[in-house]
Amino acid sequence: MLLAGGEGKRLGALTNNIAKPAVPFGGKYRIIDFTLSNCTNSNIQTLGVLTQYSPLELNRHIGNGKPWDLDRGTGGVSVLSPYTAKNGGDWYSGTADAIYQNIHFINQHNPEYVLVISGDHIYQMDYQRLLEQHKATEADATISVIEVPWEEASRFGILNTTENLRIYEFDEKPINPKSNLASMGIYIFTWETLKAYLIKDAQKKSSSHDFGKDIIPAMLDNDLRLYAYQFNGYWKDVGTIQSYWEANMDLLDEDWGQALNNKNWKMYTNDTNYPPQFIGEDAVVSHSLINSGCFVYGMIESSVLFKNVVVERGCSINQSILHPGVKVGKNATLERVIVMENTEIPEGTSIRIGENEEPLVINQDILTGMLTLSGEEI
Ligand code: ADQ
Ligand code: ADP
Repeated sequence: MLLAGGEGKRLGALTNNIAKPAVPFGGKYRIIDFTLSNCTNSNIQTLGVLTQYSPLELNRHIGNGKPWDLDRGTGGVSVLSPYTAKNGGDWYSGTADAIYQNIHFINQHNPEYVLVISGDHIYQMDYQRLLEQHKATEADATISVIEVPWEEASRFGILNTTENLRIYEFDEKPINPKSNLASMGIYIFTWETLKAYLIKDAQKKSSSHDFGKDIIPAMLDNDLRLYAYQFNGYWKDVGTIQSYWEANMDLLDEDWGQALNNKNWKMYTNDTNYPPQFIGEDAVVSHSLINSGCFVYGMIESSVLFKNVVVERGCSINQSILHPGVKVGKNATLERVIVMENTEIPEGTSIRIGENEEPLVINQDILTGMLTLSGEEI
C-alpha cells in the first residue's frame, strides 16, 4: 500500500496544483517513480496507491501501470482515492485511516503480510529483504530505519532498539530526540494484527489515525513484536524545498548516475519521445543532467534540465532545476533556483540565491510578481 496522498505543504508552490509524489524529479522522473520502481524490482505484483490531494497528474502518470510492469489481469496497480473507499468515502484523515478505509481492497487479496510505503522518498530498496527479516523474527511489525543527522532527528519517528533490533521505544517527531535512529515510514505488518489495530483505532475519537502517532505506539504499549530493519543505502525524504533541491543535486553524483543505469535495478517512468537534446556551438555544459528535447546555447553547470527546456545564448545556469518546457531568454543568470513547468524567464533576468538560503521556487505568477516589484533587475 503506497501512501501518496499527503498535502506536501512544505514544498510551497511546487505542490500548488500537483500531489507531492507527482512533482518532477531528476530530469526525467517524478518523485514516486523511485518507489514504484522499487516495487517492480522487488517483484511486488499487487499495489494499492492511496491518493488524495490534487491527484490529476498523479493518476495520469500512473495510468494502468504499464511502465512499471504493473498492468496485470490479477493484482497490478489500483489507484485508491477516498471516493473508492468504504461507503463511497470520506476524506482520509491520517495515514492509518487511509489504510483502514481500504481494508476491503486488502482483504480481497487475502495477504499474510502488508507492506506500507510512502510516495515521497528517494531511495532504492529491495522490500523482499525487509519481508525476509520480518518472517525470520516472527515480528508483528517491522520498521525500516536509518541513522539521520541529530539536528534533523525531530522531523522523524525516532526509536531505540535492543541489540537484536527489537524496538522498545518510539517517539513520533520528538522535540528532544533520544536517538538518531529514524523510521523511514516503511513498514511491513502481519495483516491480521494490523487489521485489528486499524479497527480499534478507527473507533477512538481522540486518535489522529496516523501510523507514527497512533498505531505504532499502541502496538508498543501492548508489547507486540516490533523490529527495526537497518537500511544502509541512500535515502531522502523530499518533504521540503531544501531537501528536494539537495536530492536533485545528489543525482549529479557519479554513484547515482550509475545507480540510475543499473541493469539489475532499472528505473522506470512514464515518458514520451522527444528529439535528442541539441547543444549549440557556444554552449558549455558540465556536471548536469539534460533530458531530450532541450536546446542549449548558453552555459550550464551542476543543473538538472527536464524535457523541452530552452536556454538561450549568454545565459548562465548554475545549481538549478528547470522543469519541462522552461524557456530562459538571452543573457539570463539563474543560481540555486527551481523553475516550474513552462515558465518563461525574460532576457537579461538575474536571480541568484545565496548558499545559506533556501533555493527559490519560481513559476510564471511568482516571476511576474518579482518583475513588477523590481522593474528589470531582480
Ligand atoms: P511524515 O513524513 O510526516 O512521517 P506523513 O505525513 O504521515 O509522513 O505521510 C507519510 C506518507 O503518507 C506520505 O507519502 C504522504 O504523502 C502520505 N499521506 C499522508 N497523509 C495521507 C492521507 N491522509 N492519505 C493518503 N496518503 C497520505 C512519516 C512517519 C515518521 C517517519 C517519516 C519518514 O510518521 O515516523 O520518520 O514518515 O519520512
Ligand atoms: P552522505 O551521507 O555523504 O550523503 P551517502 O552514503 O548517503 O553519504 O551517499 C553519498 C552519495 O552516494 C549520495 O549523494 C548518492 O549520490 C550516492 N549514493 C549513496 N547510496 C546510494 C545508493 N544506494 N544508490 C545510488 N547512489 C547512492
